[in-house]
Amino acid sequence: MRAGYENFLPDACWINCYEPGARLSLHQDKNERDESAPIVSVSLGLPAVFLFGGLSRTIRPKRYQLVHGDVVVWGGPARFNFHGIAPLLEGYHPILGRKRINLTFRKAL
Ligand SMILES: O=C(O)CCC(=O)C(=O)O
Ligand SMILES: [Mn+2]
Repeated sequence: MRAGYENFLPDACWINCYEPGARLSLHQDKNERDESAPIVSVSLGLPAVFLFGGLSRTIRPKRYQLVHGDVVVWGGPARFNFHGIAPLLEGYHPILGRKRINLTFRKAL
């Protein structure tokens, strides 16, 4: 994989579905057993602002605009960084309408 995790073989796909107004508060992904595996996130539908902070909740997150088809990978020293999604703005996507779907591929077992 171009992000540098050649041997990443996910065994789980987490699906989140957002409508305008929905958000995901800052959190760490800690449910996976293999801490060396990254999180690979695919965004579909409405745009969203991805908040990506540091290992402490007090570090102010940077904001990244994600659009349909964007892929974000975080792992290594950033694997447990706090992250979240700002409230989705109203909008209409030609394929998914008033929805954003996010897929995260993980090594859960
Ligand atoms: O919706 C996103 O882009 C992030 C999803 C996420 O962080 C999660 O499912 O743990
Ligand atoms: Mn997460």
